[in-house]
Amino acid sequence: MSEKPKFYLTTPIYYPSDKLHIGHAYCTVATDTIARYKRLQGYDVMFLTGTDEHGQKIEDKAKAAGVTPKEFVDNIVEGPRGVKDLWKLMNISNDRFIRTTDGYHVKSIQRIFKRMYDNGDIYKGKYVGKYCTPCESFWTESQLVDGRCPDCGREVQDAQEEAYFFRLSKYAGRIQRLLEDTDFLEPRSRVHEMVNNFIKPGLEDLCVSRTSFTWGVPVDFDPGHVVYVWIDALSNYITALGYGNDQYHDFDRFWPADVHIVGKEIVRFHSIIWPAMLMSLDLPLPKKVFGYGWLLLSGGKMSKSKGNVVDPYILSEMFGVDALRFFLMRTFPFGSDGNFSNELLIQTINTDLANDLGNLVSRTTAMVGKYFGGQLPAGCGATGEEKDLAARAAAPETIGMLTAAVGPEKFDAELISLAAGLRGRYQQAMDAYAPHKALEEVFALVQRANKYIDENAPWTLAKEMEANGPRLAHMMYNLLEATRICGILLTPFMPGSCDKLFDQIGACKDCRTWDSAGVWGSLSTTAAVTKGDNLFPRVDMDKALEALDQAEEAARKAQLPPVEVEPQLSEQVDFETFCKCDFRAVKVKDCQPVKKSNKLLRFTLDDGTGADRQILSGIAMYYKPEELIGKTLVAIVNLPPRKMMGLESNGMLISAVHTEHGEEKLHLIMVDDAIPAGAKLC
Ligand code: ME8
Repeated sequence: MSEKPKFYLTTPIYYPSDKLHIGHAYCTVATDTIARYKRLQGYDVMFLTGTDEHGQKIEDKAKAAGVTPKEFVDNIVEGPRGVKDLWKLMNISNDRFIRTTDGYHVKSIQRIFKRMYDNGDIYKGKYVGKYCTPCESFWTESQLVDGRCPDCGREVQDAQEEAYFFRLSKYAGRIQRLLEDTDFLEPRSRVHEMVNNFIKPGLEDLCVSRTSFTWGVPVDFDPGHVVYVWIDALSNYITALGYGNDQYHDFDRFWPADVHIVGKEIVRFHSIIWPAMLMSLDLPLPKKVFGYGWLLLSGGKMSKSKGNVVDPYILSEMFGVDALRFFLMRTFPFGSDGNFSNELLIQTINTDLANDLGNLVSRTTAMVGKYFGGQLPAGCGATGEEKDLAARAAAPETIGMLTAAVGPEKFDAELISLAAGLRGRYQQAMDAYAPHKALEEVFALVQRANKYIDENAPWTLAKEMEANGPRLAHMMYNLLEATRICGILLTPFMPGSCDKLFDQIGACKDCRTWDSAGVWGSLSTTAAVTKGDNLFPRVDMDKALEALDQAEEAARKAQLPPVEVEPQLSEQVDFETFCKCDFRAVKVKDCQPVKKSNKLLRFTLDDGTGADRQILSGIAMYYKPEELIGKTLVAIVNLPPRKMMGLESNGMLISAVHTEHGEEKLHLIMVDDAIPAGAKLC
């Protein structure tokens, strides 16, 4: 028995410093689609993803949240609606999930660091430069753009400390040749950027240890130093296979990786630092790094700090996981940036899934049900001539359609040749990491099949079943076959929906395979066809957008701290100044809204002096005037008078304020009614 070919592919390991957003889902779905495609083709696949949990950013966030860094990352990775839950919901078929806090990985990192130290590639020196905390990146003065981090544009801090360095400079020549002379990095446009911006100006040695924080892998032979987070993170691709540990034993089987799929801003780490590390460790290099583009929102990068992240949970729950997966792969050319919008998502669902694919399946299954009771007659399948045509159309050298026939057979010939050649065209696109192009090819067939229905007008043929029955049955068979081939090739994108599609058209296990996608006529003519539920219901744009707004707002609020209070002032007030404030108990004699103001209430107060005191207070959104009459409140009474909306206010009522789920709350301070009006508070 011959061994299956191997395919090892990875996503970046994500920082669990915040909940993941649609950009992370985009990358993971793309990698999952490729993994499923390779499995469909019969590869023995290893698909790795995980989380990159060390570094100052996480240490700082944990501190702010009042938990340990491990508790902090545990919650985001393993907790409810965390990273692992999200991948499960999105039907991600990773074979392994690595956390860089896993004990086996930590041990491997220490061994990797020591090995590079022992072979002279890591040495001790002094680091003087700039550090960007959010990016966990060191920069030299010359790399800064306008004095700021060249990646994120934020401010950088001075940094100077004793540190270990990696001799990156030693590998500059080999890396330049790797980038320029091979297909190691794709798309090719990224090569230019790497060589011109990073290698040609002179590759400097890289600072690979830190002493200013502790949340990292300790350098075991020099306590106090932790390993630079990128050395720790990049190594995940080999430690997860068992390099330097006994947890796994797949290194010889799967290394070198076939492809690392990474976002464009981390191409630098993967195409310069990572190969240099592997060269230093004397290990083979991955075959490819593919740098894909970003999903932008209103033209800008999504980021938690900008508050413009899109939650893949909400979208999956609202539109279905497969619709979201499909949209991500169909709409944005994988190597370039794309503009995400909810409108575009809904449009794609309605056009491609509901109108085109959904309609093809439901019309075809409904007609087989209506005209043939759900089972076509035996003998209506592919003719010998059609099989020949399909074989010719599937041959790699045949790209154009073969349309020699005339009459209804012309439509058959067009449909069959397009369907038969589809697998080859799809494969070409998928192998070039262009899933959007693969889907374009599939949808050309979906659209051709829908047109085929209109061209043949089956409803007219069905009026005279006796004469037209065989033609109608053959036509239905062709539609089922075209649908089946589309279903197979769509499976990596929408696994759940394609299973349902196969059930509806009666496709057996053997005619759901990669091989059978290349053979026209694989479906049994007498398969049981059932019109099931609509695979992709149409979405009402306005209603869905409104529901999304509400769901996003609710999710945003749920993430805010339940109660927040203003930090206490550090500046002190001297006792005498404080004693100058005259706080008194006051009783509300009357309270009225102020005309033309939706904020102000006008209080008439008994302050114990015998004369009424008028105070205006901007609390109309918190209280109804009538509910305050008779209450005993606290006022500061020796503030100078102020005019508001033409009325004079003599003092200020004292309230307590805090924020609850992001919303400001206010409570007037009310005291015991037994306290007489005018009593001094001290
Ligand atoms: O970079 N559109 O982690 P990360 C598309 N831990 N992709 C996006 C995106 C967007 N709007 N936002 C982020 C790290 N990404 C490191 C990786 S690998 C050894 C260590 C992508 O969580 C981003 O481009 O910040 C990157 O590829 C991935 O999400 C992880 O980003």
